[in-house]
Amino acid sequence: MSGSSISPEQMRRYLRMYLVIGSVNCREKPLRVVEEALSGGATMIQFREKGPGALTGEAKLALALELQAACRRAGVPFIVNDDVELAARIGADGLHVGQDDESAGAVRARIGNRILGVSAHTVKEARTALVHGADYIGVGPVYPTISKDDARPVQGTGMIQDMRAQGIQLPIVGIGGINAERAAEVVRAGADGVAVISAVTQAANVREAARNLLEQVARAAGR
Ligand code: 3NM
Repeated sequence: MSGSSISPEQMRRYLRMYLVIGSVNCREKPLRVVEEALSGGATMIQFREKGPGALTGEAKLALALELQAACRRAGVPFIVNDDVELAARIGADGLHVGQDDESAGAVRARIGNRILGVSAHTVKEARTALVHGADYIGVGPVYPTISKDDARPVQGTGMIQDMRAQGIQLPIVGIGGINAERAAEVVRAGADGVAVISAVTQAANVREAARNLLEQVARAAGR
């Protein structure tokens, strides 16, 4: 099954500073956090409205539309986590699914050539994601995370290295406990960028946090 119309090179650029965000992650209005992160240079945004207290129904839809509008103003892709109906309804730029969510192959068939991201924890899962037409894989948790209750065991950067060593060429974003101090290590292991929740949403200065992460990734990638 083929992927989206996006080139791997463009995908890698979008993955550099990927903010994952939902209302439960925010200390202030999610729109403000997203706008600040975008002004700091966030390269892609994922709407992940999950966990205790997460919005549902019309409230979830309204927040998605608000955040999507901010991303459109900034020219940054807006990806929806694990909700194909919502992604289709608002015309999101893509969808991200985990291994326990709807199968990537079924999702690809439903979202056409929009961006498809898949969480992968092993080389086998990475290969399967490729077959199902994933545009990128999220690999984690690289470090301990406070933002996902059902996170798998911590992998360190070794899994990203293993994937690259075993020939996985898909764009990779590392996720889980990544902050500015750790971003370079994740990229040196073979990731194209970092996906973060708390390092940006909990920062005293969201814009600076995003800017700093992007700078660390760009420097480690030699660009
Ligand atoms: N997925 P933080 S870890 C959403 O391992 C998510 O697949 C993970 O949040 C995975 O940057 C994670 O605050 C949480 O650690 C990332």
